[in-house]
Amino acid sequence: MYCNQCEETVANKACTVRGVCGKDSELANLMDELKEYLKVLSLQINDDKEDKLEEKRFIMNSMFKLITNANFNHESIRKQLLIAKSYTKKEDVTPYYEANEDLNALKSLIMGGLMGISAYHSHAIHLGYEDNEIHNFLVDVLATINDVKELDVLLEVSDKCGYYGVKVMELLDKTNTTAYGNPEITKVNIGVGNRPGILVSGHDLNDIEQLLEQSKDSGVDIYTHSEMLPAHYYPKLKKYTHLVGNYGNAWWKQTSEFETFHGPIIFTTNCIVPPKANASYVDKTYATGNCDYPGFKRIKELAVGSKDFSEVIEQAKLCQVPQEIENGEITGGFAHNQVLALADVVVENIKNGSIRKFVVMSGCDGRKKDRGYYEEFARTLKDDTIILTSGCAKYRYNKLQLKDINGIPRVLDAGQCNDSYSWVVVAMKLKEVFELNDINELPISFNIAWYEQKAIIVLLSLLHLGIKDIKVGPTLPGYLSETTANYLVEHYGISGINTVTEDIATFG
Ligand code: SF4
Ligand code: SF3
Repeated sequence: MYCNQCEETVANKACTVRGVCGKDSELANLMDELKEYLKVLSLQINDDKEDKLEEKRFIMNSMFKLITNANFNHESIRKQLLIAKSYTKKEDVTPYYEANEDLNALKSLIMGGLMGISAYHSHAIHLGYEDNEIHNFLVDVLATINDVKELDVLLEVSDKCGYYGVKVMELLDKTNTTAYGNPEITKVNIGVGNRPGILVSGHDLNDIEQLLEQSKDSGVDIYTHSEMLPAHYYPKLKKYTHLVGNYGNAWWKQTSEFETFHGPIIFTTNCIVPPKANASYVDKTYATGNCDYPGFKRIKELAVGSKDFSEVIEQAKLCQVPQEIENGEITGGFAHNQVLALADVVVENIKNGSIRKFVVMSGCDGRKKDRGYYEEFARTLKDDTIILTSGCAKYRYNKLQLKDINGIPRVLDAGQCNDSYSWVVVAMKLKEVFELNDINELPISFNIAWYEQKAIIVLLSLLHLGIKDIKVGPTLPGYLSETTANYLVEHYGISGINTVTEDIATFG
């Protein structure tokens, strides 16, 4: 195996024996083979792809399964590979990795972006919104990428990925807000109730909606974990009174937090952490959609998109109530519509000097020790600075109880990683209000934490929009070569993080 698609790759170079994530070499090789067949299939349908919806959805779902921590089930990937082979007429796949490190770097960046696009598109489709142009872009890039040998062409493709990144995040935003209303300021309980619960993780809001509807009179409470926390912010989801709180923190703490939760757990996407050998929750854990893990149960699908949660609800009734690991509340729901509703107050506070700066700290959390940087960074920022966040990165600082600025919380959580889109909308609005020519003239800095491929598409989207001087950490992607890293520094001002003191001095 040779995998370096995520931030935790060994020595920031590659996992070659076993993934830090838990992926073994057999699975990694199956996944690489699948990637190659997706390219062959894309090549075969590329000239005639307009009406090949079935193949295009297959390619999208396969790319989603390849995201870090989404699917650890060999059988699921094998099945996908068999279907891919059954679609294709030939089997002469070309190798995935480029010997040239610069070409390899950009192709890895693009593949990461495409995986992120696929995941977001798949969630939108689950709620009935599909964009053929996004499908076509995916197929077109997969069909042609192996033949591209010029760096400048690959740079154009990665910029196009950014264009489609914005498009797919916008689509998902429209999807989620049309289905569930605009997120609004919400206090979320982080303690527990006195009834058994079901814990839902991942990003798929349609899954949690179906569960909420089916469990509403069951005597069972529903809790969110990690990236599902923003479900509480949507009017049509928060109306369910048995959606009682958020349990725990970011994905990587699940092996201990799932033990104390006691009830069933449902994964709707990444991030899955392989359970420890003595884990008590495996026979109560379910996966649905593109994520999977050997030994986890599957949520039954009645028809496309329609799921039957009765088994998990019945199992929950027999479980003990969750053990409290925290108590109190956290506040979120600051997606673009809510922030724009407060625009006058925000602008007033900028004008009178109470708010001097915004720092976008969106992205992913991870288990590496050096992520302590983000908590320290948030703590150390001056108290006239507001943190704009989204994604599971927030768990490093969303419970710090930083003081408000004239009633405006200092950590504004827009939602999931895809809701980084909200910060783009807000930045555009502020640019308009302050009559600036360039978004980079705003007092907004970007300090993005990445772990997996959705953060890559968020990053490519920000670059596409012309946002400069983004800090990316805790390390830059291991696949970047010196030349490509230098290019990113020269053209976009991207840089890695330094010490908190140095970075705060840079951000001003
Ligand atoms: Fe290693 Fe990350 Fe690949 Fe897992 S996904 S094998 S941790 S690089
Ligand atoms: Fe987190 Fe996996 Fe990326 Fe949607 S749950 S942000 S890491």
